[in-house]
Amino acid sequence: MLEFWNDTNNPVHPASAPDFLPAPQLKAVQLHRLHVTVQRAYERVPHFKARMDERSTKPADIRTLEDVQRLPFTVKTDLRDTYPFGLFASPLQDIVRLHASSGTTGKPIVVAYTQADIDVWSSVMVRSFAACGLRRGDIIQNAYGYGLFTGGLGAHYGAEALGATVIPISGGNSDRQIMIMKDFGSTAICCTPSYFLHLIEQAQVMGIDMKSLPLKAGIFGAEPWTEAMRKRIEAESGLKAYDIYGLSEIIGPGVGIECACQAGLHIFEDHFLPEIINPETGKVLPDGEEGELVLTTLSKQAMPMIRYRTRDITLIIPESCACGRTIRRIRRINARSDDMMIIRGVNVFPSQIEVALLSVEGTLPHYQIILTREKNLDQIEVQVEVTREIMSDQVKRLESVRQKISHAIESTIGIRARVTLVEPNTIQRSQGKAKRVTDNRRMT
Ligand code: DLL
Repeated sequence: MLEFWNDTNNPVHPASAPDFLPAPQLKAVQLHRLHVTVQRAYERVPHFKARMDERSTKPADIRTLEDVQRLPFTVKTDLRDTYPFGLFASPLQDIVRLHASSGTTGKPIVVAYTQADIDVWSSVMVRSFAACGLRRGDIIQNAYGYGLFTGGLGAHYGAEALGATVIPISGGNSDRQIMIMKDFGSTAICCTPSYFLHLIEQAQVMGIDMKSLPLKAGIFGAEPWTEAMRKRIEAESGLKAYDIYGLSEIIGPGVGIECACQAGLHIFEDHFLPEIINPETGKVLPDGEEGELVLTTLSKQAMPMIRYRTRDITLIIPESCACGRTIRRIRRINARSDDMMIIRGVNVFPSQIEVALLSVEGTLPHYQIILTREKNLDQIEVQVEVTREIMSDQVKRLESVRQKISHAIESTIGIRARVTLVEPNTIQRSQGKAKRVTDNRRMT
């Protein structure tokens, strides 16, 4: 295969060439694409046009990359308010794929792709895998969930485009994951970092030493993790653990990834323009300062996103990376500026749980969410106050209410929660904003 060499004399996959563009060239590509994107959104998305008109800003006012700051932010509730297809900039006949992610209420948010969008997505995933040293000939076990979640199909198409062999095993069934990893000789695995820790434990139970397997890279993301987790994963499994970042609203996995230096995540800036803002004021912050990541898509057709507030807290690393890539890096993400939880890789808002509770008669609007990690798998317990009548009723009735709540929660968030019914007035009331979530998960 054709390869070229970067400054550090490491072979570079040809698909990674845009990672190494000289800054002026990269900026020129970004500006051109920004113009096209803003024009497209303005002409085709009434919501965006209205926001621009409110500020008396026209697409022609965007003359430099810094002018992006003149554009309005987009937030998750904009996707909710235009549900399901209101932000699409392509007619349905040009849309080849829909995915969805959690909204803040009972309804999900919907994202769309044209064939060109799928091709861009695959190309950034190829660059992601290549940055982790994967190539044609690798066997990639894809344990991200297939379905509406972007993880499964995003990694799948990228791995195929790389020329690797994909095992589309999806999430769950740990014994089978380990059997296949061993029998098929997987050289890489894609899943959430916490699930991989669970697999390490399960392999031990099955008497299999992961270090004796051909696994060399783990592409871990979709949830926050820590350096301590990385050290543990690498020591116990012998693979190199890479952090991959992305979100449905922007494309899915492949917005950014670590390279061999494992020192921050390179953002594929030729497709996604990053800014860091102060989440309170919305003011743009310089590189090196921590704040909320805001992303603008530069090539998306079906659903261009203008200044999307990710709510993820990070910073742009000002120094260049030893790998020679010119695209900038962000620090790993370990906080959010909203109350979204990520449970087994699934995004969950307390407000979704609230909607589910309110649909069951006899529950009071007082509840508490407790998160724990057992055998490295996230568990969620929801304690709910119910009326005195229900509490004093027969055990059978209580059990039926509990099951109804459990069912309502599962059908809203897609995860089974342990539900505990408690007497009225037992959940601590707070003075200000209610503190609904107690997160007891250990991140080591
Ligand atoms: O989680 C896409 C993805 C799939 C990324 C597989 C990586 C691997 P959503 O379900 O829309 O998309 O969730 C996006 O998850 O805003 C972050 O809060 C969080 N997140 C994603 N990757 C990371 C990461 C996918 N590496 C939300 N570290 C984002 C920390 C992450 N948080």
